[in-house]
Amino acid sequence: MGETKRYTNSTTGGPVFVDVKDDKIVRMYPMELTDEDAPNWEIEARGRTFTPSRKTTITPVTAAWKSQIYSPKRVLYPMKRVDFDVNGERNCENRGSSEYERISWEEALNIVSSEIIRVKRDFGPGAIMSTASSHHLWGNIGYRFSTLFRFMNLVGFTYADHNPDSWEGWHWGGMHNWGFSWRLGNPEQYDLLEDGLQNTDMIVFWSADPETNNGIYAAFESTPRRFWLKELGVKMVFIDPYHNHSAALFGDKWLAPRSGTDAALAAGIAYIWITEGTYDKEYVATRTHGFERWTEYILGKEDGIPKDAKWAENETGIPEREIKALAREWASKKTMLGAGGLGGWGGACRATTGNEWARMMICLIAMQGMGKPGINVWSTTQGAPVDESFFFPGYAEGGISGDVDNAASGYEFAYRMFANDRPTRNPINSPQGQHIPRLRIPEAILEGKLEWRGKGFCGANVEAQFQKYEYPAPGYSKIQMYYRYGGSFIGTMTETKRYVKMYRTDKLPFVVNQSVWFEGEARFADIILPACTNFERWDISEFANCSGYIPHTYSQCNHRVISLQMKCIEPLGESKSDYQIFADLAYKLGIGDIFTDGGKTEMDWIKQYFYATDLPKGITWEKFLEKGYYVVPNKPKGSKSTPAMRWYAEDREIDTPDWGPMPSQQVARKGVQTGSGKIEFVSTSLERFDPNDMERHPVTRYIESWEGHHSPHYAQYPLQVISPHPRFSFHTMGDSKESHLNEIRDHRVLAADGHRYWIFRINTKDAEARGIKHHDLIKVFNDRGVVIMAAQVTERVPPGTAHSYESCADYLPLGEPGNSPERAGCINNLNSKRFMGKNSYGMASNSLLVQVEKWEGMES
Ligand SMILES: Nc1nc2c(c(=O)[nH]1)N[C@H]1C(S)=C(S)[C@@H](COP(=O)(O)OP(=O)(O)OC[C@H]3O[C@@H](n4cnc5c(=O)[nH]c(N)nc54)[C@H](O)[C@@H]3O)O[C@H]1N2
Ligand SMILES: Nc1nc2c(c(=O)[nH]1)N[C@H]1C(S)=C(S)[C@@H](COP(=O)(O)OP(=O)(O)OC[C@H]3O[C@@H](n4cnc5c(=O)[nH]c(N)nc54)[C@H](O)[C@@H]3O)O[C@H]1N2
Ligand SMILES: [Mo]
Repeated sequence: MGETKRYTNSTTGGPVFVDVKDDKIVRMYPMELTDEDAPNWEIEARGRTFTPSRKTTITPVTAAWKSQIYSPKRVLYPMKRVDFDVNGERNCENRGSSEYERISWEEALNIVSSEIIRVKRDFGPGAIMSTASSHHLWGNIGYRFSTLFRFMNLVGFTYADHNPDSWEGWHWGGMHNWGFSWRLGNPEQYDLLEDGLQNTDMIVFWSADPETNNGIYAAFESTPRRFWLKELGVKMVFIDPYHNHSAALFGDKWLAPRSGTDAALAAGIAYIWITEGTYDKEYVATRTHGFERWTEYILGKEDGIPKDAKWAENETGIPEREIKALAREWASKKTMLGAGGLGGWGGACRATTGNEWARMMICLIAMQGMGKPGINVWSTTQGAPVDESFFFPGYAEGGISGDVDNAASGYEFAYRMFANDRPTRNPINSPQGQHIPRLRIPEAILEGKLEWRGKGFCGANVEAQFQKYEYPAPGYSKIQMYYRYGGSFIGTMTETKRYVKMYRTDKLPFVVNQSVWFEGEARFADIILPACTNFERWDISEFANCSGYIPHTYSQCNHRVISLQMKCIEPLGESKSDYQIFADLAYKLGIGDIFTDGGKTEMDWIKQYFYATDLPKGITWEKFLEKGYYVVPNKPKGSKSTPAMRWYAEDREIDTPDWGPMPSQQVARKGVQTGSGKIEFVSTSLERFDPNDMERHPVTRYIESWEGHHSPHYAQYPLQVISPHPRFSFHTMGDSKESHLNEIRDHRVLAADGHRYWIFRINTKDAEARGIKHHDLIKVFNDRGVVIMAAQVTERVPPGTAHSYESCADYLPLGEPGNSPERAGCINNLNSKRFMGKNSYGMASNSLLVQVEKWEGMES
């Protein structure tokens, strides 16, 4: 028997110590810092000193990692669909139904490399499509922007581009009221923890549940902050159709608007502030644009409908007196608006009316003087006083690809990383090339023709989202091969039976999936290449640092912890690191030495990466290898704090560490990135682009949802479902895989048939009316499909509203794939593929109308 050895590693839910014995992972746990590590920051506020714990935190997914590594659903060997013959019958229509057989690595690599060569020769490199999903196993070297892009850039490919899923309404809407394009429409958050502790009286959490979503990647780092604020007497109000977990722990008041009507509630609040004169008149006069015209809309002079509290009650279902009480208390107190879980984001932004919700949030906080002490957009998740001047990149900075076109902020890092050798680029993945919005992959394949605006995340500037594109792009072939990397879209995109149908056609002649687990889309590939987890390879990363469109994301954490992600065990079965798989393929294609830059191992890249960052200023390479992590020291005591948007409120030049607005994006050096240089109630960019777009009008307004209580099909499908991010899993990560998260009864419910069903939360009255009891199996349906789930009968949603998390990891049709009820829990089978608006090419996944019935058993 060997000794137990402690390794370091990191995850989407925090860095960890990993105990390993005899090449087996025994346990994983949060890091406990020692006296050798940098001391804590301290914040003085209201006569107290606040300082964080010396221990990092982890999420439930991280706590369940061991069961995911040793999951029976791991792909351990290269696999081939039994009825796929690369030189003969391909039987594409059987994808998703056929069995798989084990093949050798040699055979798998030969098939994939020969297909790459055939497609490039016959159709050009643009006929290869590839994409990964949003979230990758942690580690900046192995990350999709890094290793996957390095390989794909060298081969050449059409990228299935990501819509700004997390940001939607802020991106397509909010950006037009205040800029922040480099943050996709979310606001900066610097030093707001100190500001909040010192100055704030009340926080309105509006579509925000930080106890569930943890900002992003930051585990429970911000939980103590909310306890501190509570101790200081800061009142917490929650506006959410679901009585969410933060509301349960901290809420003083819960308001549950009908889904899709948040902008009406906001308009009702603005009406009261305007008519009672309880807004910051000086700020509105000097720091904003378009208020008078907007006031005409709010007061009903524009359309004859005053947006008063009675009107807002009719739309939202929230009693008039509660709307008035909230508006008055808000105006009388220094209030932070926690709009979305990160300060920005929020399920309300991923909905039919997401643009207008985000824009209304900006109007409200502008009316109260955004940037003045204690008044801001802040959800308690960012803004700790960590040191942003210490440079360590996040995954969005491109890693070993050096791809400056497709990493949000890679231009800063690529020159440090590639001072002596060549980074990679893919001319096809540029505005002049070809790309496909991932929300329209099925239409690209099945219909072969697309037109739309905006290349995925349009962070470059506001105008980028108006750019027109078509598929096939001039001169390019249609897609012939799909190199998929993991397989979550059936659980996470919209109207997702489309993706199933897309796989089952010979219009897509070849599909390879490089996957860790056998689930979701991996079940539809011709060849499956087994990738290992980050516990079976080397990497390097920082706690919650993605960077890119969330600059300085690590300010969510109480300590900046940079980890060496150690290879804890040998890869299971014949699985390999993604880097090794791509390297092996690259050698088959004759570009191996270019891909590996002359034979570099992952460890060689990590060392190069280490020296391209500021790490050598704090720790030697040798010490880092031995210790496994480094804690970045905080700013020296007494450093001046620069709260977000204080500069703007005080009409000064920007003094925060934010990357924008660039001088080219400002009218003069002061001001935000809008045409007027001010926060806009009436958008000058929309005025210029399409002043008659009633789904995104220059004048910020409430619009009725096309999948809501005004829709024609509401009578038939009277339950409004919200589908936020799952509390226990991280999107598809942690779900299914027979991991122990499945045993949590608020995640899945074990039924008599032995299957663990996904949960659908329904109000007691709605359940009774349908004869449904707690934990009954139910059929959730509309014209787009049927999903079988377990009912959770609850008072945490009001009558008429239902709740089911998105992102189930698997897809388990009861009959023909794409044409039968589904029982893994893909609620996204049922939402609409329609974009948010005719000029807003984002997903409205949170707006969904269904009916439910008790499910009596098998049917197909
Ligand atoms: N209804 C509804 N839908 C939504 C949302 C919502 O609010 N409501 N939110 C949207 C948002 S904000 C997001 S971010 C998306 C997320 O949606 P996705 O990006 O589709 O989901 P993920 O679970 O992040 O997908 C990760 C996939 O990559 C694979 N993978 C991870 N790491 C590795 C690796 O190291 N190697 C390999 N080979 N594969 C790997 C995983 O196995 C998994 O299949 O969902 C969106 N969908
Ligand atoms: N545990 C866990 N944490 C995560 C993730 C995960 O999958 N699991 N995903 C990460 C990612 S990629 C992202 S983008 C962030 C997302 O962070 P957010 O966008 O903030 O999270 P959501 O869960 O979409 O929504 C937050 C709250 O909004 C509520 N909500 C939904 N629709 C409406 C509405 O119409 N009106 C109002 N007022 N409220 C509404 C939901 O009930 C939920 O409580 O979370 C990150 N953190
Ligand atoms: Mo996201």
